[in-house]
Amino acid sequence: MDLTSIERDALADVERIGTLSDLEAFQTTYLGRKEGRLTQVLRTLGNLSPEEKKQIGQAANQLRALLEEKIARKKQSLEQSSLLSALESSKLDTSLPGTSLTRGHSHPIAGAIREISHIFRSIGFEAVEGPEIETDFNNFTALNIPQHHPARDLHDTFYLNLASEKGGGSQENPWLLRTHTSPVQIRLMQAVKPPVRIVAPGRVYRHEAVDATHAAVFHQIEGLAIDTDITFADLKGSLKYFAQTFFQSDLQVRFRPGYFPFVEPGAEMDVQCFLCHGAKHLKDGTPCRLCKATGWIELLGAGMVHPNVLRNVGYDPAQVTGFAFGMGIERMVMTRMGIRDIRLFLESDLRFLEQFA
Ligand code: FA5
Repeated sequence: MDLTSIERDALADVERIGTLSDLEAFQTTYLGRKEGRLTQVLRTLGNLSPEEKKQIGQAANQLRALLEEKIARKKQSLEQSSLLSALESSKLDTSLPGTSLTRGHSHPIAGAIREISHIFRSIGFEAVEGPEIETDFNNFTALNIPQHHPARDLHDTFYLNLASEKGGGSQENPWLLRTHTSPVQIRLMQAVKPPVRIVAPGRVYRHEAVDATHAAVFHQIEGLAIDTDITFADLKGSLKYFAQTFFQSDLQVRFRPGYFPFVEPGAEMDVQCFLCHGAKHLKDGTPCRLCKATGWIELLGAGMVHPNVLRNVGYDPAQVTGFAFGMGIERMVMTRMGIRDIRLFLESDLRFLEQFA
């Protein structure tokens, strides 16, 4: 059993190791569990005299410790240099631009709701929401549109056959999908005392034939201001400020008489056409197609809250007055962006939506 020759060979071999697989072979040759040269020495210790066993055993264990240490060091340095050479040879160019991620963005209608709410917030209105499933009372009766009132025909309504529940579901007061955001006025005034200054955006439903300017599901934003001394001048000032901010221009606005049962007097607000600037025709003399050569674009309905509505929610029309308005959000965005077909908003076609990034 020649420990000296094992040591001499091992120390020479270890210097020649160049790769991790050389190292593995080295480990098998000297320390392998079955055939390792040093293992075999250690295995025969049992046959020796106690004196030899002690002496050779000690030397063999020392040699094993030495070889294990050499193997560990070699392994570390091999791993390090293989990492270094991998880094050196790799073709990674950190100065190249990365693969960019596609960024999502809000739907144009969601963006417009945020923007319009923000404009009204800047003049003291708070944004609130109401439910899309409403009672006939809140959607019509409380808004001064009693049963059999002809104005009900203007809103083709989806009635719901839902079980009776507190507030709705009876024959006189069925559930429905709200046809406008005006019932939020009723809910709010029933819940709080004046003064009130809110806008209420949301989805509304009408059983209408869908075409380029009519959807069966669309969005409106309602506005309501109630206090002891609100006048038509407040309505005009607030809506003019809104229109000029939203359309980013100093275009004129005008108010025409308009009929809504829940306001008196009622009005429709138009904004000067921003394609022809009110001239009715374009620079080349052709009639303006955006405003159909009228010079004006219809924007919204508004008016002073009808005394009957105030009474219906328990307010005293001798004490408080107020104004309300309602606008279609799709139509606002269509007007501002020159979009011809309302159905584009509902189709989720990325070619259309990505233009609003
Ligand atoms: C109303 O719904 C009233 N609640 C508005 C109002 C509120 C007036 C408060 C006075 C005071 P109207 O039915 O006109 O009014 O609808 C308001 C707006 O919704 C319209 O000007 C239009 O922009 C939009 N709109 C109406 N029907 C559709 C439809 N089918 N598709 C898309 N937009 C529509």
